[in-house]
Amino acid sequence: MKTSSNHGFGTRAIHAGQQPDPTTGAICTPIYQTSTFVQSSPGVIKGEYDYSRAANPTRDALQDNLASLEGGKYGLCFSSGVAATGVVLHLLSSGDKVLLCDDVYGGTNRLFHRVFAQLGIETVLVDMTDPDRVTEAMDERTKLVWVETPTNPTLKVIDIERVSEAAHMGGAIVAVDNTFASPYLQNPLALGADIVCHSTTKYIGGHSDAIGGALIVNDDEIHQRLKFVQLSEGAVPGIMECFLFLRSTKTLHVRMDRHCENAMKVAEYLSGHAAIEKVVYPGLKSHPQHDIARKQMRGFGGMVTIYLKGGLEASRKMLERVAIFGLAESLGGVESLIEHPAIMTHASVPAEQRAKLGISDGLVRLSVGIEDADDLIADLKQSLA
Ligand code: P1T
Repeated sequence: MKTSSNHGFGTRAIHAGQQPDPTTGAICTPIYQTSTFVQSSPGVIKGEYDYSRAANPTRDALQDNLASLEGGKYGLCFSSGVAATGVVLHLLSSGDKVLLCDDVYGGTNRLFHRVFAQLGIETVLVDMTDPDRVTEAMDERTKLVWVETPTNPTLKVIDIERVSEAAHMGGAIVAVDNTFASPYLQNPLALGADIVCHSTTKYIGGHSDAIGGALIVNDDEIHQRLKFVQLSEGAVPGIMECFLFLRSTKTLHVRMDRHCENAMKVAEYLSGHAAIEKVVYPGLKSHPQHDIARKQMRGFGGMVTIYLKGGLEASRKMLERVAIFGLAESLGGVESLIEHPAIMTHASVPAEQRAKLGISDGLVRLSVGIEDADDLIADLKQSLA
């Protein structure tokens, strides 16, 4: 079925980028598990394909599907979320400056500060919950503003529209890591961003069984430049992974509805718990950017962050006791996960910066899955008893 932007999200999730296989009628896009394609004469290829690093039909279907879900013209897929992030940074040259949202995934922080810094690209951390700070930090060297919202792990919500305006005024492009929201809950391109980045490992994959990343853009020139790096650097996903992600996007909307519903119930339950100092969830009225979340998101997502009374000892006790929640890094799968960012996902962030952001020993991050909410709440209750 040919889809258009007029179709609803669920219809696009299931059909965009996919046609029944022309040779057999198979409804699912085949896994074109091949590295190369035979040519009839040197340089004369059958269709569009010559070598799978450059392009592969299964990957093309996924790229088109994700582009449709983000309301973009082009999708590009990569071997991981950080690989996708690195490809965007390759748009920059030595001497350029990036404004990086101060709270991001630890691996993103490490990539900017420890890999691209060596290539002469300067990173300045900015608390983007106040978009005026972006304007203040811009100068003629600033070429890219990198936003993550909601942020990992403190769940700050950043006004994409206002930050994009500030960046464009200063002549920079804007990339938004939309991993925590997923394309179902938030579409940064429609809010003014130039590039959307995903770790498809998370909600897009949704089953904790594959690692991948994606970029989605509208601009022809930015697309050509990113595609050139994709081909030249070669951090492309495996064909099997492309198939798994394509299978997963078909249920993204249904899963996200349940993630949101369960996370709200968990956040409300934990808000009333005596062992907890603070609960952060964009759907709670107490969240400092709740109004921005309401404005730019269709739901508040599946991530909940809590601050336990009693610091490391209390966190360790809870994390060792959970039975349904799995103590593990990552997020966005159907199964609930729980983790300790200071020791696990954000250990590579310098202690001083962690302290400034409030990534303390009492901070615990929950990825609320789609199990029965009552069972999840009972598990949290017994782990905090
Ligand atoms: O793991 P990878 O697919 O390379 O994705 C990196 C990444 C990018 N952006 C965000 C917002 C992320 O959360 C991640 C990965 N995060 C975890 C593994 C985690 O547990 O937070």
